[in-house]
Amino acid sequence: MITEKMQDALNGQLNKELFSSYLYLAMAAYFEAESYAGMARWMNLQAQEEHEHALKFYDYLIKVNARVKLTAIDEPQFEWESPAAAFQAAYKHEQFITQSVNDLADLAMNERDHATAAFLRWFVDEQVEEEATVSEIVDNFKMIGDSKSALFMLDRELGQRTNAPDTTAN
Ligand code: OFO
Repeated sequence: MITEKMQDALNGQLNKELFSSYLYLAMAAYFEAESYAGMARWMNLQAQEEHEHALKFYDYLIKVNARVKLTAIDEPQFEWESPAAAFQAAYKHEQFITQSVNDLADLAMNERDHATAAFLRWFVDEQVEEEATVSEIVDNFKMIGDSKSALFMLDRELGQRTNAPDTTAN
């Protein structure tokens, strides 16, 4: 059994993961509207991945006999200045999520909640991956600058993303 404080914090993260999914789906829709099909596909898959993250928190809470409490999801931004600005915003968001996961890990340690600390380990590692991936895309945008043909190529490349949401059990 976990403490009520830990339960509330995990429910808070569940909400943040759902918001991440919502935000990336909004970005996917923005890319669709701007005719960047590859970026739209990439973001759509990212939105699915975030939904899977939310479900990992859901499953864990159930497993430890805690109560899942779903709360309102904030409305995500609707429009971005450019594709580069959207990916920059995604990178900033991932940094925010990393901080949030680290805070959760601190709480688990302070509570001497070893089971939750072990559960969170996957998310700590995942955030390293997520930040690295989005940061690389942000760098690509910086390199291509105003080149329309390079932007077209980048869209094609991002559209190659195939990975399905991660479903590894936690
Ligand atoms: Fe859930 O990893 Fe991104 O936000």
